[in-house]
Amino acid sequence: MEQRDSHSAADPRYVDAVVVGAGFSGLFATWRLTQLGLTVRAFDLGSEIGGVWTWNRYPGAQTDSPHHTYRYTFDEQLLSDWRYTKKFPPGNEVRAYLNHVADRFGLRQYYTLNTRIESATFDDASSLWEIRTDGGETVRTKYFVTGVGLVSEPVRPKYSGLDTFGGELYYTSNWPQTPVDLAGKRVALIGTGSSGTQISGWVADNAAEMTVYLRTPNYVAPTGNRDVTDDDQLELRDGFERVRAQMRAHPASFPFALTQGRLAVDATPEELDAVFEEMWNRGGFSLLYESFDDVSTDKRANDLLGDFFRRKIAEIVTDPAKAAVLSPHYPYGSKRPPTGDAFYQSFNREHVSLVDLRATPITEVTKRGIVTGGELREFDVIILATGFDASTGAFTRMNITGRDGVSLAEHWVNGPRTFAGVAVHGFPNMFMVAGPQSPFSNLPPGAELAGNWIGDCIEWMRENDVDRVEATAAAEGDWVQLCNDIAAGSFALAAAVEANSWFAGANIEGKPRAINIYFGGANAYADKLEGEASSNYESFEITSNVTLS
Ligand code: N01
Repeated sequence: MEQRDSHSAADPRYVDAVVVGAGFSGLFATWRLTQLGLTVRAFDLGSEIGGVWTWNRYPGAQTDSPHHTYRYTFDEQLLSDWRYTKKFPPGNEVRAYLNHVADRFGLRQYYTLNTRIESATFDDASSLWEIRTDGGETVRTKYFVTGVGLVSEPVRPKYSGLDTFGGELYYTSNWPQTPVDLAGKRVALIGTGSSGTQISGWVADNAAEMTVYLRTPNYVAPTGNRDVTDDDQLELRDGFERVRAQMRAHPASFPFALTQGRLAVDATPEELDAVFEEMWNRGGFSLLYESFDDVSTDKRANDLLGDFFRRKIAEIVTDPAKAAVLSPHYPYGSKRPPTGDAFYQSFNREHVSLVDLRATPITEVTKRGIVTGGELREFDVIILATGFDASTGAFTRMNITGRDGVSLAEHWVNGPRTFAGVAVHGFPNMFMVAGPQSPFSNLPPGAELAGNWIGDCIEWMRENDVDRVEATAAAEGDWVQLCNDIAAGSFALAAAVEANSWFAGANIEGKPRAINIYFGGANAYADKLEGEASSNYESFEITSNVTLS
């Protein structure tokens, strides 16, 4: 059906949709919208297709979603054709996968890479978005669709003197495309989230000395990584319906059974140990999702899991002082837990040391190294694995201005406000794939869910001659309230600020402390979006075609 909007004939700068992002979210949205017959321009700051995997190409980067779930499911042949080598695939294979998808479905032609969006402004008179890029281009579009990632805008620590450091300085979030050689070098690693713990094994193996600067300890479970077998691969062809159903039903879109039928609070000490030990060895998120049904809902059960972790750390790390520094005491789940195999073990190695930043914060970086507690440690290399301005950072950076001239940064001054992570009141026809207040879950299924919902909504608009959809203030307010209520009802999330969690914006000085995730589960979220579509978008103000200027 050729149904291009009437703006197009008059304005060569017009396309029906602009998509921002070349990761899982943006790439899928681009595919979905071009399938509708829309003209699309897509942009990404990266030099290639791959989203966060383009930037975070540090050694050791890998998913902690299993191989059969870290991919798109919209095309059966693609699903069974692509083979990762590892259960938890390394970052370079994920990048290769996304590039393969771009080529296979002819999506590269829509992309302009190496390009930053400088601003996106809604023009009330024409009902169009005007998008300006740092390449000096202006594009006018009806549908402005973002797939900018949850953790994509890096945090640069504000240490005095950081710019004066005379050695090599690297961010895991912007890792060089050329090899980094640590041989014979003294390396400081700052940050022990997912990125810091993942890169630590490589640093310990290659550097002459590694000093880890730790501010908040994490619960780091083993990955249980292994090779993908022929049988695993066959499951993608012959057994995927079961996997698909499990992912749809699961709160984090993982193919785990929903319940285990056992509670930690009812278990004997022997049962607790046996189950936790089995799940520890299984790796990944099994301790959270496959041990006991109450670990994330009952504080007593969560404490038992925390005790197990602390015992494990004390068993692995032979120096009790280091083990104490590495042991978290906030509830498991207050902060996003990393997975990794070499992290705790590395602290038994002669050339690895640990600095507790809670006891001695970094006061200065000099030409030669890092000062804590009045003492300078000299380094050849500093690696910053210091995280992201999560959830909202990538949006506010784009200078988005909605109807009535209100910027998104102003609208979100006290924390994000969205309707179901896909839309914002005051920002008509702006759609977000995996935007703030979406669930925190295995990303590719979430990107497909939201991307399809957006595609369906736009298709419905075109079929019904609708010019604008805009989330109502009431629906947005209800969603914000729901996100807050769910977080307030969780003992783990109540401790998110204390744990410096990016779930609450608490990893960034001066950022409003506000829960930026919908923690009601990806399964309930999918129900919500499906219900919204079948109600013909009852949470939106719908405007039929207006006179075009
Ligand atoms: O970032 P983080 P990340 N001085 O925020 C510390 C995803 N991801 O890049 O905890 C000293 O988790 C900070 O300390 P604290 C995943 O969703 C996934 O590791 O704030 N330290 C913390 O230790 C993840 O959650 C994978 O006290 C400072 C670290 O730096 C998200 O991305 C792999 C500091 C930052 O940890 C972010 O992970 C990688 C300062 N000024 C990332 N500022 C997969 O496995 C910060 N820190 C798929």
